[in-house]
Amino acid sequence: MPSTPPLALVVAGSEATGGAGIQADLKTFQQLGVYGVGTLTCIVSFDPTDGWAHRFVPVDPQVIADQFEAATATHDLGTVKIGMLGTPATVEVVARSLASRPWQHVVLDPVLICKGQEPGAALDTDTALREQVLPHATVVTPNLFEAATLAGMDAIGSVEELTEAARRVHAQLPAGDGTRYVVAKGGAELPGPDAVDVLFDGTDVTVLASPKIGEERVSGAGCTFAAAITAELAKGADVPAAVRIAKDVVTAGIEARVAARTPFDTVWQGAYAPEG
Ligand code: PXL
Repeated sequence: MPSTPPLALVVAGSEATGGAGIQADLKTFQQLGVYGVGTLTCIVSFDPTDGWAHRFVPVDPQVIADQFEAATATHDLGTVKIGMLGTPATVEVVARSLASRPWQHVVLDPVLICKGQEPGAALDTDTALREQVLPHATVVTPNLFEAATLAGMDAIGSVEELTEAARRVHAQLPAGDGTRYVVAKGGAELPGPDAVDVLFDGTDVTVLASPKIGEERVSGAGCTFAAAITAELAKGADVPAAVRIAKDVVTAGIEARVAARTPFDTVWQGAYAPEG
């Protein structure tokens, strides 16, 4: 007999080492019991002969639209995660695809810069993302840099400033059609002993803190966090519950991180064991 597990779509880039991108997303979905469906936006191959610089190749916009069409024609998908897009043309086709059908949840991990891209090109992409994809998001998960950029702040150095950034990003989301959420991530870089995330729903601020596991950044943490939120939403959780589980998934994944020759170790999604 066919089964009907919870399903989720991810629209993201390949990061060839397996540490981040759609590889991390699909591993996270699987670990949380969600059948993953993927639309690839770009291919990133770090260059080991050039300081692990990001070699970036966008997928043709028509091919992105075709993947999305195949995925949504095959399955009833209500939950989608948006990861790295990388070019204005990609942002445009993804925004158009998202708008073509209803979604219960659109989780946007607003990956802004990829090293190796021209700053000018990245600025175009940032603007396109803000104007075209942000309005579709029901949950946005900026890291420190992305939160400051989207909020128009110079830098974020405290939980108060992280909260202010979350409020400013939330103010850019459409109002009036259901609660939308910003989860601003302090990560390893926000000063202090804890890894702090600020969840803002337009009214209430919830601060989630857990002790930092060292001061080093770990590759794939942001992708895994947003993917875990997506998976839990696909299983029927509400956003605050999904965010709490996602934090546990990332914490367990960083504790059990996989050694890598890249400058950062990578998250191990297999470390998380659901309770109960
Ligand atoms: O971690 C951000 C990220 C997301 N997606 C892809 C990436 C990266 C960082 O390298 O390559 C495809």
